[in-house]
Amino acid sequence: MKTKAAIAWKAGHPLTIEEVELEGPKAGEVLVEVKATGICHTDYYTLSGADPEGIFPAILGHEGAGVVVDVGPGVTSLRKDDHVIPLYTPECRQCKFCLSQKTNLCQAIRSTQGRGLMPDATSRFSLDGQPIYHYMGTSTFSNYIVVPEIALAKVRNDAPFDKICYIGCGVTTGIGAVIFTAKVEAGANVVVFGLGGIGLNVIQAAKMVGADKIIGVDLNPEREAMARKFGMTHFINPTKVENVVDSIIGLTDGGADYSFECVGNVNTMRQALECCHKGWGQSIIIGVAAAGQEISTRPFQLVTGREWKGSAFGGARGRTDVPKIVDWYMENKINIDDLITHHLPLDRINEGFDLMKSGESIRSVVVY
Ligand code: NAD
Ligand code: AHE
Ligand code: ZN
Repeated sequence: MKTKAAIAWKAGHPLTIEEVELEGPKAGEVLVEVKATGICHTDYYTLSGADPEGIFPAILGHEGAGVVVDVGPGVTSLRKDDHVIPLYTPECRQCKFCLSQKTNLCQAIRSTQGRGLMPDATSRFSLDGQPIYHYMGTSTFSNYIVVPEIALAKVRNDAPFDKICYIGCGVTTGIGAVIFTAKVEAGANVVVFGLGGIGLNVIQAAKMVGADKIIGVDLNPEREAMARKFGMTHFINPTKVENVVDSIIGLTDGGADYSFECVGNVNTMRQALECCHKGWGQSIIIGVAAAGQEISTRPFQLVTGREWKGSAFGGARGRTDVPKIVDWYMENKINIDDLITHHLPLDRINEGFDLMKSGESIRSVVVY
């Protein structure tokens, strides 16, 4: 079949809208009509050329929601008309990683996914006979996609696609990092570096679990009002203080219990670790840093009890946890609507990237 899609031909170049050829689902695969997709900073990161796994030409996008159109042989857990959220972190429930119950990083299809291919090592997308690569196993900047069954979370049918698509990455990443990765407890002091589409979700989860001080750090002063609405109690603009780490230590009687890095900058990663409380403070890296970047600190920071952790997709097991997060949204336990600042048709997707770069948007959502 044909599908409309935004193609990334080359690093650093705008996407172009094309009619591409999409092969139908093979065994264990599902054809999905994508109804809406968010634009995450990671899409921009890959498009910029900074991603060592970046591969072109590709169809980017990993924050979608849609409807099952058809299933391939052997698919048992999904059928036509089911509502689904594609998962860039699948959940096969059979691999060593899934069975360990210690991680959400299912590895069943990771190697082909990282090479822009389906599990049989081929692409379902092509244009004029030239293969176009998949991205993060999802490619939600295409109106129709083929996705392995293990990479789809079945969600309730009454949830609006243009809001729950954001659960496909940003919402789950931010909220999950607080509740699944860090397991922040009531009364804890929390610091969030980067108050964008991820950091604001960290803030709303910190408030939800009853954190005491919730300190936000961002270079963009426009982020303060929205962050306060979501539960931030103190704001630090790094350009307005002499030393960010000292400011946080001063506000928290010795340091944060938990810090979250939601920028993707190795300098803020170091600050996020070093603002943590001696003896027990934990720093969770969420931000994705460019190829070749490395983090550093004095090992003494770790010797004296601070812990450095990372979190992918908020530590969430997609098929198990994503439907619950959709329920939380529908039960008004979490706020998604206020974070979606822009809606765009696919033809204007490049404007969504511009809005992100200029700091005007929190999340732009493309509606098909
Ligand atoms: P975003 O662009 O919406 O937000 C980034 C925020 O950081 C902005 O508000 C910006 O003003 C702020 N910022 C930039 N430089 C800063 C600095 N030096 N100090 C303080 N603040 C600064 O991006 P997003 O969609 O929220 O994504 C944030 C990061 O998280 C990206 O690196 C993205 O790739 C990554 N990410 C990781 C996961 C994961 O599973 N680990 C999932 C989604 C996104
Ligand atoms: N391809 C990148 C890795 C980027 C990365 O860390 N991705 C996160 C999700 S970001 C979503 O917005 C992730 O889930 N990582 C785990 C994994 O297996 O990719 C690089 O730097 O190579
Ligand atoms: Zn993302």
